[in-house]
Amino acid sequence: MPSKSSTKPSITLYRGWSDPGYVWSPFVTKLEARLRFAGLSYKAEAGSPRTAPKGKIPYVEISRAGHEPEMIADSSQIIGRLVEDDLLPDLNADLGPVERAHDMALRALLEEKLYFYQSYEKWHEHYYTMRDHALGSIPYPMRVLVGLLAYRSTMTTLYGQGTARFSGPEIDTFREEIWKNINSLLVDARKRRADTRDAKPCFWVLGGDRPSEADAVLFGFIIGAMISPAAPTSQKVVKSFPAIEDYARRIHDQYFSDYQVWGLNQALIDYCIMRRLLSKDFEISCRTYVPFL
Ligand SMILES: N[C@@H](CCC(=O)N[C@@H](CS)C(=O)NCC(=O)O)C(=O)O
Repeated sequence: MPSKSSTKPSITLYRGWSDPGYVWSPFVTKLEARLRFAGLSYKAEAGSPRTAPKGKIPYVEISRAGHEPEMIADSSQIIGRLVEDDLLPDLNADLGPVERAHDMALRALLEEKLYFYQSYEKWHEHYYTMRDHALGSIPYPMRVLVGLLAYRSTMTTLYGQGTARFSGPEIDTFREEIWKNINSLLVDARKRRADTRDAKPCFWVLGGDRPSEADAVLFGFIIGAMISPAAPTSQKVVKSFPAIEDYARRIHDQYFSDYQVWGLNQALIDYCIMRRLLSKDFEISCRTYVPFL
Protein backbone atom coordinates (compact mmCIF):
# COMPACT_ATOMS: atom_id res chain seq x y z
CA MET A 1 0.00 0.00 0.00
CA PRO A 2 1.51 3.39 -0.92
CA SER A 3 2.41 5.66 1.95
CA LYS A 4 0.55 8.95 2.37
CA SER A 5 2.44 11.74 0.73
CA SER A 6 2.15 15.50 0.99
CA THR A 7 1.88 15.90 -2.80
CA LYS A 8 -1.58 15.32 -4.17
CA PRO A 9 -1.85 12.28 -6.44
CA SER A 10 -3.42 12.52 -9.84
CA ILE A 11 -6.78 10.79 -10.03
CA THR A 12 -8.29 9.36 -13.20
CA LEU A 13 -11.95 8.46 -12.91
CA TYR A 14 -13.22 5.84 -15.35
CA ARG A 15 -16.89 6.62 -16.02
CA GLY A 16 -17.85 4.06 -18.67
CA TRP A 17 -18.48 6.57 -21.47
CA SER A 18 -16.30 9.18 -23.12
CA ASP A 19 -19.11 11.75 -23.54
CA PRO A 20 -18.60 14.91 -21.51
CA GLY A 21 -21.13 15.74 -18.78
CA TYR A 22 -23.25 13.43 -16.69
CA VAL A 23 -23.22 9.71 -17.47
CA TRP A 24 -26.11 7.31 -16.82
CA SER A 25 -24.53 5.47 -13.88
CA PRO A 26 -25.71 6.76 -10.47
CA PHE A 27 -22.52 5.39 -8.90
CA VAL A 28 -20.32 7.46 -11.21
CA THR A 29 -22.24 10.66 -10.40
CA LYS A 30 -22.14 9.79 -6.70
CA LEU A 31 -18.36 9.60 -6.84
CA GLU A 32 -18.03 12.76 -8.92
CA ALA A 33 -20.27 14.59 -6.43
CA ARG A 34 -18.12 13.38 -3.57
CA LEU A 35 -14.93 14.62 -5.28
CA ARG A 36 -16.50 17.92 -6.26
CA PHE A 37 -17.98 18.62 -2.80
CA ALA A 38 -14.35 18.60 -1.60
CA GLY A 39 -12.90 20.42 -4.64
CA LEU A 40 -10.63 17.45 -5.40
CA SER A 41 -9.71 17.52 -9.08
CA TYR A 42 -9.75 14.46 -11.31
CA LYS A 43 -9.45 13.53 -14.95
CA ALA A 44 -12.36 11.70 -16.59
CA GLU A 45 -11.79 8.76 -18.95
CA ALA A 46 -14.19 6.24 -20.46
CA GLY A 47 -12.72 2.91 -19.32
CA SER A 48 -15.11 -0.03 -19.43
CA PRO A 49 -16.63 -2.68 -17.14
CA ARG A 50 -14.70 -5.18 -19.30
CA THR A 51 -11.38 -3.79 -18.08
CA ALA A 52 -12.54 -2.66 -14.61
CA PRO A 53 -10.95 -4.34 -11.56
CA LYS A 54 -14.35 -5.60 -10.36
CA GLY A 55 -16.13 -5.60 -13.73
CA LYS A 56 -18.15 -2.47 -12.93
CA ILE A 57 -17.86 1.27 -13.27
CA PRO A 58 -16.77 3.53 -11.65
CA TYR A 59 -13.15 2.77 -10.91
CA VAL A 60 -10.17 5.05 -10.43
CA GLU A 61 -6.47 5.06 -11.04
CA ILE A 62 -4.46 6.91 -8.42
CA SER A 63 -0.95 7.91 -9.51
CA ARG A 64 1.68 9.25 -7.14
CA ALA A 65 5.18 10.24 -8.10
CA GLY A 66 7.56 7.37 -7.41
CA HIS A 67 4.80 4.77 -6.95
CA GLU A 68 3.07 2.29 -9.22
CA PRO A 69 -0.39 3.58 -10.25
CA GLU A 70 -3.11 1.98 -8.16
CA MET A 71 -6.53 0.91 -9.46
CA ILE A 72 -9.46 0.95 -7.03
CA ALA A 73 -13.02 -0.11 -7.82
CA ASP A 74 -16.42 0.44 -6.17
CA SER A 75 -17.62 3.97 -5.40
CA SER A 76 -17.81 3.41 -1.61
CA GLN A 77 -14.41 1.72 -1.43
CA ILE A 78 -12.88 4.54 -3.47
CA ILE A 79 -14.41 7.17 -1.18
CA GLY A 80 -13.25 5.23 1.89
CA ARG A 81 -9.72 5.05 0.57
CA LEU A 82 -9.58 8.77 -0.33
CA VAL A 83 -10.86 9.63 3.17
CA GLU A 84 -8.22 7.36 4.71
CA ASP A 85 -5.54 9.17 2.67
CA ASP A 86 -6.85 12.58 3.84
CA LEU A 87 -7.75 13.56 0.30
CA LEU A 88 -11.46 13.75 1.11
CA PRO A 89 -13.09 14.75 4.39
CA ASP A 90 -15.24 12.22 6.24
CA LEU A 91 -18.62 13.81 5.61
CA ASN A 92 -20.24 11.86 8.42
CA ALA A 93 -17.57 12.62 11.04
CA ASP A 94 -19.75 15.13 12.90
CA LEU A 95 -22.96 13.11 12.78
CA GLY A 96 -24.34 11.53 15.93
CA PRO A 97 -25.05 7.78 15.99
CA VAL A 98 -28.73 8.21 15.09
CA GLU A 99 -27.98 10.46 12.11
CA ARG A 100 -25.30 8.03 10.97
CA ALA A 101 -27.87 5.24 11.06
CA HIS A 102 -30.31 7.34 9.02
CA ASP A 103 -27.58 8.19 6.52
CA MET A 104 -26.67 4.53 6.10
CA ALA A 105 -30.33 3.49 5.78
CA LEU A 106 -30.86 6.07 3.04
CA ARG A 107 -27.81 4.92 1.10
CA ALA A 108 -28.97 1.32 1.38
CA LEU A 109 -32.48 2.25 0.21
CA LEU A 110 -31.07 3.82 -2.93
CA GLU A 111 -28.17 1.50 -3.72
CA GLU A 112 -29.67 -1.81 -2.65
CA LYS A 113 -33.35 -1.29 -3.51
CA LEU A 114 -34.04 1.59 -5.89
CA TYR A 115 -31.06 0.58 -8.07
CA PHE A 116 -32.74 -2.74 -8.92
CA TYR A 117 -36.09 -1.08 -9.70
CA GLN A 118 -34.24 1.36 -12.01
CA SER A 119 -32.35 -1.54 -13.65
CA TYR A 120 -35.64 -3.32 -14.31
CA GLU A 121 -37.06 -0.23 -15.99
CA LYS A 122 -33.95 0.33 -18.10
CA TRP A 123 -33.04 -3.24 -19.06
CA HIS A 124 -36.47 -4.88 -19.24
CA GLU A 125 -38.91 -2.12 -20.14
CA HIS A 126 -36.60 -0.06 -22.38
CA TYR A 127 -34.22 -2.74 -23.53
CA TYR A 128 -33.23 -1.29 -26.91
CA THR A 129 -32.54 2.20 -25.59
CA MET A 130 -30.50 0.75 -22.75
CA ARG A 131 -28.63 -1.75 -24.89
CA ASP A 132 -27.65 0.79 -27.51
CA HIS A 133 -26.39 3.18 -24.85
CA ALA A 134 -24.66 0.69 -22.54
CA LEU A 135 -23.14 -1.30 -25.40
CA GLY A 136 -22.84 1.54 -27.92
CA SER A 137 -19.12 0.93 -28.39
CA ILE A 138 -19.77 -2.63 -29.64
CA PRO A 139 -20.56 -2.73 -33.38
CA TYR A 140 -23.52 -4.56 -34.90
CA PRO A 141 -24.19 -7.47 -35.20
CA MET A 142 -22.06 -8.31 -32.17
CA ARG A 143 -24.09 -5.87 -30.08
CA VAL A 144 -27.26 -7.92 -30.67
CA LEU A 145 -25.61 -11.01 -29.20
CA VAL A 146 -23.81 -9.23 -26.35
CA GLY A 147 -27.08 -7.37 -25.63
CA LEU A 148 -28.98 -10.63 -25.22
CA LEU A 149 -26.29 -11.99 -22.92
CA ALA A 150 -26.31 -8.79 -20.87
CA TYR A 151 -30.11 -8.90 -20.73
CA ARG A 152 -30.11 -12.50 -19.58
CA SER A 153 -27.48 -11.85 -16.94
CA THR A 154 -29.28 -8.73 -15.66
CA MET A 155 -32.64 -10.52 -15.49
CA THR A 156 -31.08 -13.49 -13.70
CA THR A 157 -29.64 -11.08 -11.11
CA LEU A 158 -32.97 -9.26 -10.78
CA TYR A 159 -34.84 -12.54 -10.38
CA GLY A 160 -32.38 -13.82 -7.75
CA GLN A 161 -32.44 -10.49 -5.92
CA GLY A 162 -36.24 -10.56 -6.00
CA THR A 163 -37.27 -7.55 -8.11
CA ALA A 164 -38.12 -9.53 -11.28
CA ARG A 165 -40.62 -11.68 -9.36
CA PHE A 166 -42.97 -8.66 -9.32
CA SER A 167 -44.96 -7.24 -12.22
CA GLY A 168 -44.02 -3.96 -13.94
CA PRO A 169 -46.90 -2.04 -12.31
CA GLU A 170 -45.92 -3.41 -8.87
CA ILE A 171 -42.32 -2.29 -9.40
CA ASP A 172 -43.61 1.15 -10.52
CA THR A 173 -45.44 1.42 -7.20
CA PHE A 174 -42.34 0.45 -5.17
CA ARG A 175 -40.25 2.99 -7.07
CA GLU A 176 -42.79 5.74 -6.62
CA GLU A 177 -43.04 5.06 -2.90
CA ILE A 178 -39.28 5.55 -2.50
CA TRP A 179 -39.29 8.87 -4.36
CA LYS A 180 -42.33 10.03 -2.39
CA ASN A 181 -40.49 9.42 0.88
CA ILE A 182 -37.31 11.06 -0.42
CA ASN A 183 -39.45 14.05 -1.37
CA SER A 184 -40.80 14.32 2.20
CA LEU A 185 -37.24 14.44 3.55
CA LEU A 186 -36.22 17.10 1.04
CA VAL A 187 -39.29 19.29 1.60
CA ASP A 188 -38.45 19.28 5.31
CA ALA A 189 -34.72 19.88 4.70
CA ARG A 190 -35.43 22.81 2.38
CA LYS A 191 -37.67 24.44 5.01
CA ARG A 192 -34.86 24.24 7.55
CA ARG A 193 -32.42 25.99 5.18
CA ALA A 194 -34.87 28.73 4.25
CA ASP A 195 -33.53 31.12 6.90
CA THR A 196 -30.03 31.44 5.42
CA ARG A 197 -28.91 34.69 3.76
CA ASP A 198 -27.95 32.87 0.59
CA ALA A 199 -30.90 33.02 -1.83
CA LYS A 200 -30.64 29.45 -3.18
CA PRO A 201 -28.36 27.50 -0.86
CA CYS A 202 -27.93 23.78 -1.32
CA PHE A 203 -29.99 21.90 1.21
CA TRP A 204 -29.05 18.43 2.35
CA VAL A 205 -31.14 15.33 2.81
CA LEU A 206 -30.55 14.94 6.56
CA GLY A 207 -31.51 18.59 7.09
CA GLY A 208 -28.05 19.80 8.16
CA ASP A 209 -26.05 22.67 6.72
CA ARG A 210 -23.44 20.37 5.16
CA PRO A 211 -23.77 17.30 2.93
CA SER A 212 -23.52 13.81 4.36
CA GLU A 213 -22.55 10.67 2.43
CA ALA A 214 -26.21 10.08 1.52
CA ASP A 215 -26.33 13.35 -0.46
CA ALA A 216 -23.73 12.17 -2.97
CA VAL A 217 -25.70 8.94 -3.47
CA LEU A 218 -29.06 10.69 -3.73
CA PHE A 219 -27.72 13.21 -6.24
CA GLY A 220 -26.35 10.31 -8.32
CA PHE A 221 -29.72 8.58 -8.39
CA ILE A 222 -31.66 11.73 -9.25
CA ILE A 223 -29.32 12.48 -12.15
CA GLY A 224 -29.49 8.82 -13.25
CA ALA A 225 -33.27 9.15 -13.52
CA MET A 226 -33.28 12.63 -15.07
CA ILE A 227 -30.85 12.08 -17.92
CA SER A 228 -31.66 8.59 -19.14
CA PRO A 229 -34.26 8.10 -21.89
CA ALA A 230 -34.37 4.44 -20.75
CA ALA A 231 -35.98 5.57 -17.48
CA PRO A 232 -38.98 7.69 -18.56
CA THR A 233 -41.27 6.45 -15.77
CA SER A 234 -38.69 7.29 -13.09
CA GLN A 235 -38.17 10.63 -14.69
CA LYS A 236 -41.87 11.42 -14.67
CA VAL A 237 -42.11 10.48 -10.99
CA VAL A 238 -39.05 12.54 -9.99
CA LYS A 239 -40.36 15.53 -11.94
CA SER A 240 -43.68 15.28 -10.12
CA PHE A 241 -41.85 16.25 -6.91
CA PRO A 242 -40.48 19.79 -7.40
CA ALA A 243 -38.38 19.65 -4.19
CA ILE A 244 -36.35 16.76 -5.62
CA GLU A 245 -35.52 18.60 -8.83
CA ASP A 246 -34.83 21.79 -6.86
CA TYR A 247 -32.40 19.90 -4.59
CA ALA A 248 -30.52 18.49 -7.59
CA ARG A 249 -30.59 21.79 -9.48
CA ARG A 250 -28.95 23.65 -6.60
CA ILE A 251 -26.22 21.02 -6.33
CA HIS A 252 -25.76 21.14 -10.10
CA ASP A 253 -25.45 24.95 -10.09
CA GLN A 254 -22.90 24.95 -7.29
CA TYR A 255 -20.75 21.95 -8.17
CA PHE A 256 -21.49 20.82 -11.74
CA SER A 257 -22.03 24.04 -13.68
CA ASP A 258 -19.56 22.82 -16.36
CA TYR A 259 -22.01 19.98 -17.20
CA GLN A 260 -25.09 20.46 -19.27
CA VAL A 261 -28.19 20.60 -17.11
CA TRP A 262 -30.67 17.78 -17.63
CA GLY A 263 -33.95 18.25 -19.43
CA LEU A 264 -34.60 15.58 -21.95
CA ASN A 265 -36.37 16.40 -25.09
CA GLN A 266 -39.95 15.07 -24.75
CA ALA A 267 -39.84 13.94 -28.40
CA LEU A 268 -36.87 11.70 -27.56
CA ILE A 269 -38.74 10.14 -24.63
CA ASP A 270 -41.82 9.57 -26.81
CA TYR A 271 -39.58 7.98 -29.46
CA CYS A 272 -38.11 5.58 -26.88
CA ILE A 273 -41.56 4.61 -25.60
CA MET A 274 -42.84 4.11 -29.17
CA ARG A 275 -39.76 2.09 -30.08
CA ARG A 276 -40.43 -0.17 -27.15
CA LEU A 277 -44.05 -0.71 -28.23
CA LEU A 278 -43.01 -1.43 -31.82
CA SER A 279 -40.36 -3.92 -30.75
CA LYS A 280 -42.63 -5.97 -28.50
CA ASP A 281 -42.45 -9.04 -30.78
CA PHE A 282 -38.69 -9.01 -30.75
CA GLU A 283 -38.69 -8.58 -27.01
CA ILE A 284 -40.88 -11.67 -26.70
CA SER A 285 -38.41 -13.63 -28.79
CA CYS A 286 -35.59 -12.37 -26.51
CA ARG A 287 -37.44 -13.88 -23.59
CA THR A 288 -37.21 -17.36 -25.02
CA TYR A 289 -33.55 -17.10 -23.99
CA VAL A 290 -34.63 -16.46 -20.40
CA PRO A 291 -36.82 -19.45 -19.55
CA PHE A 292 -37.95 -18.30 -16.13
CA LEU A 293 -39.75 -15.19 -17.47
N1 LIG B 1 -21.20 -1.16 -5.85
C1 LIG B 1 -20.73 -0.58 -7.10
C2 LIG B 1 -21.85 -0.64 -8.12
C3 LIG B 1 -21.39 -0.16 -9.50
C4 LIG B 1 -22.35 -0.60 -10.59
O1 LIG B 1 -23.31 -1.34 -10.36
N2 LIG B 1 -22.06 -0.14 -11.80
C5 LIG B 1 -22.86 -0.55 -12.96
C6 LIG B 1 -23.27 0.70 -13.75
S1 LIG B 1 -24.48 1.61 -12.86
C7 LIG B 1 -21.99 -1.38 -13.90
O2 LIG B 1 -20.83 -1.10 -14.10
N3 LIG B 1 -22.58 -2.42 -14.48
C8 LIG B 1 -21.90 -3.20 -15.49
C9 LIG B 1 -22.00 -4.65 -15.24
O3 LIG B 1 -22.55 -5.06 -14.19
O4 LIG B 1 -21.54 -5.38 -16.13
C10 LIG B 1 -20.26 0.84 -6.83
O5 LIG B 1 -20.71 1.47 -5.86
O6 LIG B 1 -19.38 1.32 -7.58
